[in-house]
Amino acid sequence: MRVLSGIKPTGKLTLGNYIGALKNFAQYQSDHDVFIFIADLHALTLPIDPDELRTNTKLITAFYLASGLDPHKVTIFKQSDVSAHAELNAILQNYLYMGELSRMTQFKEKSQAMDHSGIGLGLFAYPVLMASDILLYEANIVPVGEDQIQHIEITRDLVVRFNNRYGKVLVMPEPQVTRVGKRIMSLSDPTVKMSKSESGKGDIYLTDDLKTMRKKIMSAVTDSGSEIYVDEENKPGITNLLTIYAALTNQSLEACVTKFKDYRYGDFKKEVADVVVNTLGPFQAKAMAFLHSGEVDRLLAEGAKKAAIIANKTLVKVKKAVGLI
Ligand code: AQP
Repeated sequence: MRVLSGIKPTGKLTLGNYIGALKNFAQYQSDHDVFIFIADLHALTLPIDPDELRTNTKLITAFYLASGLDPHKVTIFKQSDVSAHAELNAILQNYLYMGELSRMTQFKEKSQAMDHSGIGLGLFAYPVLMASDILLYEANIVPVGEDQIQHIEITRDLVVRFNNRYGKVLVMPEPQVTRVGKRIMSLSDPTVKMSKSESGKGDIYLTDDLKTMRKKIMSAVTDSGSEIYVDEENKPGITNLLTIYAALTNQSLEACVTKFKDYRYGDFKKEVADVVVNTLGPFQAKAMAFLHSGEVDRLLAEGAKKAAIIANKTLVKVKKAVGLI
């Protein structure tokens, strides 16, 4: 079975990216064929400083390595290094429709935050490129956070549409969402997603120093009452902290609720902060060591060569199917 996932090198990676994505990749590498990439073409869909894009790309590669991904077992590469992504995108854009693209939540949210005249076509067509990323590698499993499921659903629609017309050419992917932590919320407003494009005290960044992380958890918004239990509607703050604790300790939410049953909010937060710092501290140190090892560029170049072999095979199949060759 083949697994593919990626992260956009925009903003600063958050604890949400760690729990919803990064932390889950390494588990597949012993018995799956794994492709993990840096979605740098996707990063251009919103304005980004060129130096920031270059720096973030290296940093994400270092975080991939720190998450336990072994470059001898998995293929780690940069999307823009494999030209087949752009080529398949040019073909598949004809098989997704304006109406369905305009219904994508990510497009609606991100375009709403911008002046209408400044919205690039790439932001609108984002799901076409994402479908190309997935389909090029004939991925069976795509591990993602909950916010990306809609984009995988539209990819699945595209596969049905394309294969109905040309025969069994594209492979149907399946999203795989982590059981606990599929949507980590902001600590300052637990009704919105913790996001790397927001800048606020409610987002824990993987590059924050440990004191800052602790402070952010200790000042997380909690809810009225004093009991600790899961209730997304009435206790979103406590539910979010319980989810973070459960995800980082690999326990069920039920087990965590039992553990913290008689805790006061302050003591509970202290335990959550300890787990966050004890997990992200060593993770951060490992990532920095990889970043400064000088290995990142070489590794990405090797990864791109391996990725291109698979991607180009699919591209040829698609070109033949539609009559380009
Ligand atoms: N809060 C979250 N909880 C759980 N999973 C999350 N993911 C993101 N935020 C959370 C998952 O991380 C992977 C990579 O995400 P992405 O690069 O597609 O972008 P993003 O982090 O979702 O983007 P933002 O926060 O909206 O900021 P920008 O657009 O500036 O990059 C995905 O699997 C995602 O589900």
